[in-house]
Amino acid sequence: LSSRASGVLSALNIPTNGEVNGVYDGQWRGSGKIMESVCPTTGEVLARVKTATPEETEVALQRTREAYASFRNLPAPRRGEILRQIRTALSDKREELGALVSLEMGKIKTEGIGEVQEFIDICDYAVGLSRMMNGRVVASERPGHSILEVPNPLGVVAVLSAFNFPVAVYGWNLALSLAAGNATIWKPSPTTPLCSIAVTSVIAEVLKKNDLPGAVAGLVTGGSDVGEALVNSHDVELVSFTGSERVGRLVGQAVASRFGKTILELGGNNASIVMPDADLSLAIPGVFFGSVGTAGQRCTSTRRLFLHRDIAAEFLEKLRKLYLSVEPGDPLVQDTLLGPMHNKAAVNVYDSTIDYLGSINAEVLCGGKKFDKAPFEAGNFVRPTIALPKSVNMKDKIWSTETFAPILNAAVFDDLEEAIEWNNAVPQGLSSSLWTRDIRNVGKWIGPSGSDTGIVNVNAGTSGAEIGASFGGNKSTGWGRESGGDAWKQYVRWSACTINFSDDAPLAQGVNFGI
Ligand code: UN1
Repeated sequence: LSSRASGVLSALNIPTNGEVNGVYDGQWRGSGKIMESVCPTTGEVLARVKTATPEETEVALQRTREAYASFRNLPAPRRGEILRQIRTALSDKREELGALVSLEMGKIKTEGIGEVQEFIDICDYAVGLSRMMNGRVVASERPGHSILEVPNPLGVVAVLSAFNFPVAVYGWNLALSLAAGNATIWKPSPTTPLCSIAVTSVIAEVLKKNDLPGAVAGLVTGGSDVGEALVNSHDVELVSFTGSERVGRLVGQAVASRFGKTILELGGNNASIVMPDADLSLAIPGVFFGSVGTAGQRCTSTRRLFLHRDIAAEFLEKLRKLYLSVEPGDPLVQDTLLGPMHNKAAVNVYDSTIDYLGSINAEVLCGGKKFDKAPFEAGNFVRPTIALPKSVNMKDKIWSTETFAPILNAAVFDDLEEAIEWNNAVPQGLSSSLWTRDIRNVGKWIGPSGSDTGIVNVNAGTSGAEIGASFGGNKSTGWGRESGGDAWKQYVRWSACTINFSDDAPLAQGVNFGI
């Protein structure tokens, strides 16, 4: 192993030679298929992870259920205290975990650390929530009666997360789920097992110190068979899935068919709209980060850019300059802005989309090919690309599909209504942003005839949401909501309780049953 990699792994006590256990259910184990974690920057194998066999998945799930049976009785503020300790433990390892995200996923240092920060932030939020997960008292129409709506723990929550946010998205789910009194079992992306092992180790320490079962936050690494076992199990009340629309559809249908609950975070196809009155000194860097940040591999990445005719030429010229200035580099090196794509499959998606742009005679303003000189021979580096497809028919696949790569397609519009129509004309509905200084545009944009996405920004890019509001998208993005806002309400089962404390037993609606 290179010293670059072994330094990051040893700082988190991950073995640097040999095999790593990929299952945690109170004990570390794993005797299933070996899964290699491959570094996107150098191509080296970082570790060989021993994944869960079907039996181990089943045992881990049963342990998680048992853990739930005791954990649910811990008062919510005491669960909050556990979350506070998890928060501190993560914060102590912020830099180390951030570096592991950069090493294994490929995102740059500040974003890797930012992801751990996002987990820390949601823990803070959930600590507060643990004292505020209030139900309510409802006025009863019957004398001597009270009606309560009580939030009770839900059960076992399975979190199926994606490679692009291998830490934060689990964090959103774990924090709310634990605050709500549930036990959680995590199936991470098969290509980022080490991030999940490191995070689970940190949490396991805290649980152990508090004499709580480790399976409160269980882990099963593996391929689609492990995911399917969780999705199809009646022992899982809620499946929180982040990934493609294709797999999300399968997960949604499978869980619905057994009357389970889902939270789906699927594809985004996010647009930025720039009005002629926009402050371009904000809009250009905003679109640049939205489209090139994380090498275009956020669900919230900016994929479509709609420019008003009056500023289009100037905007594109300035944006192009920024694109051309960006050099690929090792994501672990402080000043790198562009890391590799996550894996070869991602590079293939980039390549085939570039080919397709060629076949439809799109004008490619920059990018469109590999770097002549990439920092590492075997790294998955690609040039960020801006293209102007000839057609603005949003039904064309160049506009209507999510391409998980740093490719930005631009078009020119004449009035805001047209741009909003384009914004809303795709199947996905995750994030969108409008750049303007005119309050009338803002009102339209955030209102009934405005953007139909779950995240609707003004003078802020499509990506990089804070944890405080609920995060999620509409339409084929799956309608899921995670993180802040009212998202916690999905992690509980609501009990509507009518309590009669009178000496009479009147029926509601004045019904008289003859006695
Ligand atoms: C994702 O890409 O799956 O808003 C999540 C953002 C991040 C989360 C993205 N806070 O870009």
